[in-house]
Amino acid sequence: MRECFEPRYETMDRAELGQLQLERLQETLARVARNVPLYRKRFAEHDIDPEAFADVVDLRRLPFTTKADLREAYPYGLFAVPLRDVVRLHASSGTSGKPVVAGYTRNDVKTWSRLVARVLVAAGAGRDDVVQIALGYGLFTGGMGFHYGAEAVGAAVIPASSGGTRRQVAIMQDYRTTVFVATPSYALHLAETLDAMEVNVNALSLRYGLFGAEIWSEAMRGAIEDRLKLTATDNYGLSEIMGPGVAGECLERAGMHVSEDHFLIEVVDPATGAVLSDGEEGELVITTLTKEAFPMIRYRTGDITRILPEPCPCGRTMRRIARIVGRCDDMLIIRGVNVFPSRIESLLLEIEGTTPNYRIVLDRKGALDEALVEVEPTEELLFDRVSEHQALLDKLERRFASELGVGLTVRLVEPGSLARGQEGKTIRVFDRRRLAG
Ligand code: DLL
Repeated sequence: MRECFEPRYETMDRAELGQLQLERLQETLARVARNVPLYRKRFAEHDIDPEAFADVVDLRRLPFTTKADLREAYPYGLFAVPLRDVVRLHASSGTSGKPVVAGYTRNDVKTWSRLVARVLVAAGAGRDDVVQIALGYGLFTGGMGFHYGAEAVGAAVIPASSGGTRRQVAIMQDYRTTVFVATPSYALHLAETLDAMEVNVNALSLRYGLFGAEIWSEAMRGAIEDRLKLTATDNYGLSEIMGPGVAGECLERAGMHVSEDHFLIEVVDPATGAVLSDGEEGELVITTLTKEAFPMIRYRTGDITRILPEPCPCGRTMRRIARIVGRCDDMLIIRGVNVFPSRIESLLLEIEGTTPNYRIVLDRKGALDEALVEVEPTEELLFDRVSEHQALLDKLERRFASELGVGLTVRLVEPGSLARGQEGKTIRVFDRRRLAG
């Protein structure tokens, strides 16, 4: 069995875990009913007595909490403790409207550190490691979240924060970084910079990389591992629930273990809200079990995944979720066909001559959707060879049409010209259809 940060919980007997979840759920429900007006009102409307909760399955009788509820409650309306008990605030900017403000009590910060420590240890990190955190430190939960977790592990932590890629490279070389934490797009950008600086990657000390905070693909993992010469794991979390540390892959790299002693997970049909069976793909819904300041009851994450119930060879009994394949709200509907940007990314990586640096621009010409995919080819593809270009374009368009079921137009753009995820997350989709009316 592989090493765990908290084996007592991470390898807990499932029956014992069920009991612990029920006790914690009862406490959480009682607390929110007492302290959060929105939940009190909703429970009353649905005739729910939080004291009478005898089975975790009853959870599905509770109403969902949505991003709209959070916006309405901006900034502190869903906090379950007075502000004097809050010791930290983070916020996520979101794509539209008001940000979500997340509050943490002292205990919440401790729990968060432990849960991030779990994912770090699961991903190969230990106290002998030098951990370079190239995620933004600030309102974004990524930097500070991983920082506290890595300190809890006992590693030497470099709070490099995001951006300044040449400086990141110098730090990596001089301080002999062994574990690199970033967004996957930034990891790839770093790989490009290493190439441009003609750094010998084999002479670096990198061993493991923890990546997350945005959609990426299995093919992109392969590219990052190849170019940075490390073992890459996927890590999931969100500010509304805590930040990083909600779920992370172990070295089996076959789905992310959810810390189920702190979070209850469900997957629901995004259209009807019906709870789906294990293995079925739908929207992830999370209920927090131990959070004090900002508990969440059946929060609809908008993230599409499925629960993988099979036991994991690593020995952890915590169930896994599959790689996030998209968001309910960013699934593109192009001429009636559902397309996830992550699928386009995977295809790009499978085709020689292209890179996963791309941008999708959607427009409407008359009644018809027009979809353009701008792609950076690899440096090796000579930009002035018209015939090579045309061959690659044809190949990409044929492949997209057959794999996605809808025709997309492809345009090759100058290598290095598309935005990279240096500060925050990379925006890959530009939907101009609404503007066009
Ligand atoms: O992105 C927390 C985080 C930081 C996770 C660092 C992992 C590493 P937010 O800024 O609130 O929090 O964004 C949360 O990002 O609902 C997903 O849509 C997306 N997301 C997070 N992790 C992944 C992942 C942080 N591994 C939103 N794969 C979530 C795909 C992810 N999408």
